[in-house]
Amino acid sequence: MKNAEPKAIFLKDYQAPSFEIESTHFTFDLYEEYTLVTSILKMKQTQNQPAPLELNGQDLELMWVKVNDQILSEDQYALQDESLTIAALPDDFTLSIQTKIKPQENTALEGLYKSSDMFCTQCEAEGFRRITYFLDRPDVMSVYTVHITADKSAYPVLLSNGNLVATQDESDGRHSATWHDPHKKPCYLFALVAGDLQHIEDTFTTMSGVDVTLRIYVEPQNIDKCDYAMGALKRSMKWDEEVYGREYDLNIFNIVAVDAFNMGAMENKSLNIFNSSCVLANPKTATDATFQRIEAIVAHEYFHNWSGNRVTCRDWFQLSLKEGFTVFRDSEFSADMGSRTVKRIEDVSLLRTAQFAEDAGPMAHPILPASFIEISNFYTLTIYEKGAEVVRMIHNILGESLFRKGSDLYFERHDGQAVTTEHFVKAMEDASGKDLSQFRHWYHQAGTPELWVSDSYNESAQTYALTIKQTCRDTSETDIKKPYHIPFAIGLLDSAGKDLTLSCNSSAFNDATQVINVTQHEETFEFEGVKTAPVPSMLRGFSAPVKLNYDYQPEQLMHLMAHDSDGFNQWDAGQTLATSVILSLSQDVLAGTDLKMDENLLAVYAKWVAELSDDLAKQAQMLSLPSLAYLIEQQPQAQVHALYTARTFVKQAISDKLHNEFNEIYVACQVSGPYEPTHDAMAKRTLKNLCLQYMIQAQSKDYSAIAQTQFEMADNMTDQYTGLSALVNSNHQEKAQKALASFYEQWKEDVLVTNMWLSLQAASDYIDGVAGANALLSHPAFDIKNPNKVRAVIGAFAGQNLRHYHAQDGLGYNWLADRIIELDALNPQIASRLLGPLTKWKRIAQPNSSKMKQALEKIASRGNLSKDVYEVVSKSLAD
Ligand code: B3K
Ligand code: ZN
Repeated sequence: MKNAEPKAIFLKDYQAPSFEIESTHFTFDLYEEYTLVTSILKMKQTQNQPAPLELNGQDLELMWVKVNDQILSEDQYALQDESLTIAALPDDFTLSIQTKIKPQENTALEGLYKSSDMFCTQCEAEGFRRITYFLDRPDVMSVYTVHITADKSAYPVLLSNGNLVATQDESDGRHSATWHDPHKKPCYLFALVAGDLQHIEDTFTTMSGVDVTLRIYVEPQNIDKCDYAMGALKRSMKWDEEVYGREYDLNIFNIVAVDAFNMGAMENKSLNIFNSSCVLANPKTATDATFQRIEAIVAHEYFHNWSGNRVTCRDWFQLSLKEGFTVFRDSEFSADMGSRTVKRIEDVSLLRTAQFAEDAGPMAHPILPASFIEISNFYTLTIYEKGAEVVRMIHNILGESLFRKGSDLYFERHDGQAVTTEHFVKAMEDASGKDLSQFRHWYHQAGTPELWVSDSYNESAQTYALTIKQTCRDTSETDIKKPYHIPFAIGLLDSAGKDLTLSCNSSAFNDATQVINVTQHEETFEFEGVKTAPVPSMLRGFSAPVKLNYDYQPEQLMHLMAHDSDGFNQWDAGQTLATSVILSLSQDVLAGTDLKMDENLLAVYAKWVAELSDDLAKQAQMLSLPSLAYLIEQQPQAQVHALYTARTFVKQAISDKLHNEFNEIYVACQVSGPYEPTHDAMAKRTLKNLCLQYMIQAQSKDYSAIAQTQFEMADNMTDQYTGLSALVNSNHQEKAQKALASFYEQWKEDVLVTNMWLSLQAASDYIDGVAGANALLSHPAFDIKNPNKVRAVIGAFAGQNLRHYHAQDGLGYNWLADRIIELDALNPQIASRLLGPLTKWKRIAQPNSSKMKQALEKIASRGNLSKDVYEVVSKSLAD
């Protein structure tokens, strides 16, 4: 790499701030060519020894700086690329600064920028320094007053955090608004929006009787897509009161939808800003999956008001403090709103496919990282999803009521503070009286622990012994891996499939499930009074984020699938069976031998498709094969194409054998009446549309007319899109192309639906490789400056179209490298995210592995890489 090497920063170097900011007053004068930002900060020194004040700043034009109304001359401060330093300051003083910025030219979408015609902000993690010189760190908290002026006709709506305290018409057709947020906050929670927006409004009365006005602001064409998010917000507010005793703390809560956004949404105090794809929905334009995602993200951002805003992070190493806890909270909320089992299946699938891959790759890091070069690279599945699993394990160890005592203590003790993960664990410990010292290793060690389980049954003594050994691969942050404290939930099934009542020294989930505390490298647990050899159901509910190795026989797995009282493990047994069948067939593919379908797996599928069960959402999961991405994770050096061929063969065989049965379920699950995003209706549609996917693969019967009719007659996007998707992913390509053209014609004015149309093609098995992907890039619906569109085409091709991305000629990798280089100049965060599929090069078999590495080297050889891309590329190549 030609640029100077960016430096890492370390958690061990943390120092408390030398200055406090007691209050801030900002004026934003928004113009078409530039924006003037004027700050007035009441500050004081916190240390006995006076220290120089070093403010962060990036891409700013400094107009002037004043201390106590005295303009400083250039020799009274030092201006560097990313800082402004002022020495010799009194103990108390008022600092005023004016900067000039150009939101119109901001393609990184951090700080203040323009999305379509509106101004908006994104300040987490370190975006505020692109607005003005400031102490841009989360442990500096202050009360904000924000005054905004702008042209009234172009920007009639002016929003910021807290309460609106004044509005006024100014000269030259301009107007102004002043907002005051009484809660102290770090600058990453600051937000500003200015635009020509409409809103819907509702109210929520909190448990202590305070009325809160709720508003969702959107561009006028989207005003009919806000109702679902509003309902989700009210459900979230109620749930947080009921489950955590947490009440909202202002009289107003606003959400704004913007099209250009780097991630899903942002929890700015009382002014959440959302990627429009995570908030806008109506039955005609959004699928069931989108409705569910919206509910989860609205809840997540709302829950941050306590886990993140009222109690925030001391520094960015602590990110999982707010993100892991909040993901755990939103996941439990979703489980309560729909099917708990299915929510767990979805969460664990993501964890095992994507987070385990991260933990096995060059970017592996503990949930409390020890260092980083660019914090944006650490908004990872590890911080979020593994972080949530770690909180879930505390919940599993403490049990429901002690966990609630712990969270109450945490919120009460640290309200208004910026704290660390250690404060969270300590509160849990203090409230419960349980010792979590060994548990803390989860915060400091990277890598996925593996459990190696063996068992033995002693008939005469009627005892059953389980020996559990734990290992974890070496990772760079620690020399010696200390054993983890792993809550291991287990049940034992008798030959009739009934749960045995267990007696083993541990706390119980219920009579049938014990939570064993695994703490040693190797240990044995003995169960007494076991009358016949049991089938173990291990890690029930996926009680810890580990890999389980146990030599299950197919009959045992089928027994668990048929009888396990733990829905998650019932599903998992099916996945284990299907995975072993496909992995073994992939060896046959490589050996060139004929493929033969496994009769056990067929029998299992025949059983699950024979009739409608009482949980249709779970039934759909039971009938779903493990994804190709999951299968790739199961091999140390994955043979992607052999796995793809084996999986396709299995799907085909199931379809050929059972298409009539799938068709019967398809018919039985038709939903009558108008579309509703209720759990029951969604479950029916999910199962029905899964059946359609199998039916359309059948070789002995042509079901394409059914897919086409569904596509043409649908009155909702779920059915329209799944009809289209069935055709696009089948060999009925003539019909598929016609349907794609008519879909585009119908929806070309709707940005979000058009993005779905792009990603469906980018991820399709039938796309013409890189040439097909290039055709999508040249389509008028594509725009490289819009992250949603980048994700829809480049992200979908490299992340989901594993068949074409991993083409053996390496063209997919090279194409991705070129896209990343192009994007790095515009939006480093998005460029860096797209590197994910290349970082896995050591886990893919040759010749692909070397070609992936070459693509990384191509990026590395460019000068002027952003810190974001530099960090991921250099760590990937050094691994
Ligand atoms: N806290 C934000 C994420 C910000 C990402 C900045 N690169 C959204 C969330 O997790 O709720
Ligand atoms: Zn979050």
